[in-house]
Amino acid sequence: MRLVLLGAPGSGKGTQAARLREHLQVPHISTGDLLRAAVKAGTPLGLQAKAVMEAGGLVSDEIVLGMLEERLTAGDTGNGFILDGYPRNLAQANALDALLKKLHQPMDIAIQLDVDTELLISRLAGRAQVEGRADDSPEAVRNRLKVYNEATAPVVDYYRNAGRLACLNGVGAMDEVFQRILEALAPTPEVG
Ligand code: B4P
Repeated sequence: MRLVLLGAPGSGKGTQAARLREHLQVPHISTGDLLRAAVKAGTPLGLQAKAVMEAGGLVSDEIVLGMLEERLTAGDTGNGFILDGYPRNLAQANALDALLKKLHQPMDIAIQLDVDTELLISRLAGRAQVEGRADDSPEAVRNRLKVYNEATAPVVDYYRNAGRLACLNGVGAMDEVFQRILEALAPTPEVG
């Protein structure tokens, strides 16, 4: 199963991807996690990405694509993958299609988790208290939501128009949302 998870910051992408990894037994590839690891390790790429991430902006398409290609060719994606946090704009969506075509690994489905803005803000405020992530500050969250609405929302239409989107309600207990995803992934019973 080759799956893309879409949704605003705080919509539950990372949360549900961790569950899906256990269920599907395929790697969870989060561009946010890859970038945070580069920042922590102090690599040249991490040093470039740090300030942009802390302000809630998008790291350059070129950097993220290079990092993603390296990860997708690491040799463990033969049975599929869960991609979380990529693509985040139309250029990334086109780059992903081209990359997966080159790797002969076309994606199966994009799942969007839909959550209203007030709830997103309250979830991220909750995480800020627990984890202290620099980009969960109120100012960075405001910017991340703006970037999502301007740059990432068109990606949802891109997959919808291609007939590759399942749009799901992301509100409710984590287990409930997980069940909705499993239902969307289940093959439709044949009619007749
Ligand atoms: P990400 O790591 O992708 O961060 P995110 O959008 O906040 O999602 P995350 O997966 O962490 O949170 P989730 O909704 O699961 O990106 C961080 C930054 O990296 C970006 O801002 C950008 O700078 C950079 N970046 C990443 N990818 C990039 C790309 N492709 N191009 C350019 N830049 C890129 O969870 C949030 C909170 O909600 C958690 O506390 C969780 O416990 C809670 N929650 C989840 N589901 C819930 C539920 N059902 N009920 C109650 N709470 C719930």
